Amino acid sequence: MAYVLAIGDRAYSSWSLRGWLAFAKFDIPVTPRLARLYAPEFAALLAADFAPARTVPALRIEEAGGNLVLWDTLAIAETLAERHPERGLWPADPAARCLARSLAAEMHAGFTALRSACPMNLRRCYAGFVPDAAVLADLAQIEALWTAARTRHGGGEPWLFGAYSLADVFFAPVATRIATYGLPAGPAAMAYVEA
Ligand SMILES: N[C@@H](CCC(=O)N[C@@H](CS)C(=O)NCC(=O)O)C(=O)O
Repeated sequence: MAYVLAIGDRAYSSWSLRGWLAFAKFDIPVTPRLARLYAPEFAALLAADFAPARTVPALRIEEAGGNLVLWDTLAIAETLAERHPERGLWPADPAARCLARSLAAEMHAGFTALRSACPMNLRRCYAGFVPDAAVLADLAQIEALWTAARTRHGGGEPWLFGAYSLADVFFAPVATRIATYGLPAGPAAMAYVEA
């Protein structure tokens, strides 16, 4: 069995970064297939080996019974958690797991103001960036989610649910934006960003 993961540049493609972290942080072996976003080779790679996926991350699972293709970070994350229960991708405690899934799903579906105003770029810092009210509202909700996770289930530093989980995978690109755009965050949130 082998995992082959199509991704873009993890410095700019936040979904690619999440897809890759879902393997790397849980020691699940994977072969990345890198393609430049929006270049002709990108569509060619997906069409050749990951159809009908049109976005990255896209995953091909090669196994004796036949290959599987899946895409969308949440689908990939849930599939890995299902196939590798021993790796603890989600928290073991059911109440913590409910909250962790809610955090990841809210990140996956929302925070559009933050995401569009502050595109992820790990190679630059944006000194002097001034967030508007919509971005500040997204940040307030993100801090509320992090606080709920850490006070109810964190059990200490530094991750959201104690041990590193898929919730941390989904919020990693958000943490980088707080750092690179110099966004306002309280001390607990900043400690998480540092981690
Ligand atoms: N909801 C998708 C979003 C994936 C996504 O938008 N990926 C971008 C790169 S960050 C992409 O492949 N863009 C290429 C395109 O839209 O043609 C997920 O969770 O994986």
